[in-house]
Amino acid sequence: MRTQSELLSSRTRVRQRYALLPLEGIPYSRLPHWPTARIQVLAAPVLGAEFAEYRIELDAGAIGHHDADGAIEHFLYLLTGTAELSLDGRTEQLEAGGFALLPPSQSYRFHAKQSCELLLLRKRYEPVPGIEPYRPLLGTAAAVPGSVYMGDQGALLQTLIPDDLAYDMAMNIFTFQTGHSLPVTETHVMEHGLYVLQGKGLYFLDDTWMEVRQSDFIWMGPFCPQSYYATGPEPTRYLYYKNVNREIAL
Ligand code: UGY
Ligand code: MN
Repeated sequence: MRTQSELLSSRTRVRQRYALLPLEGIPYSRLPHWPTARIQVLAAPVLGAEFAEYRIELDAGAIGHHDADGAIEHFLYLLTGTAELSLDGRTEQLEAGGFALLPPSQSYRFHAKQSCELLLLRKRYEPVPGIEPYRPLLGTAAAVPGSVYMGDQGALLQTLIPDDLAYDMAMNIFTFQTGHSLPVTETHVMEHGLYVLQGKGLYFLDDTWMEVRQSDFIWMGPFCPQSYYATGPEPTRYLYYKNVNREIAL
């Protein structure tokens, strides 16, 4: 938050094909299923996105829950703190970097054991006749191996969700060492919801380079030209969503 003596400039940009949203500018909302949580809406259909993404702050002991509706899948990623996730009869422990992808048939209850920061992404699942929907997938980012991206040892890609046609989304973590970058300016039909976990650098969006840093959120719509250059000093890590594996609707 700026002090009274500071200028009014902001890095926030909302354009037709992308949005750069530093957290400081996003007010808190409340939602019925997360009654005591402070929630920042990062992406929503009114922005142009075909998904919704929230950053959720919970105090120790706070609860959230979801009653399955058969339509919407949920991805949870714990940024900080520890929590319990209850699915049917079982309870799983989540620590920072823990994640869960839950199909539309899955209800759950989230219980913050310590104060937590959580990312939640909600998307309408796209079923395909003949392909069984997936089962709940739980994991932790630290246990997912990184692969060298397009021959650059300074750019590692972790794919948190298996490359399987049952899934209609990818959630990946990119790690860039200082001075390393995406090797091309990409332009693709898929959209992204990107949260900077660590570090800083320059993001190219549409036709402009702009400075980004830890805790910034970026929505990139279909065919938004995009690239990244990590300026350091610490490596950049960002978590991003991508819609994948489905026919183009006409
Ligand atoms: O998977 C991707 O499309 C990724 N390379 N995009 C990005 O990091 N902006
Ligand atoms: Mn991309």
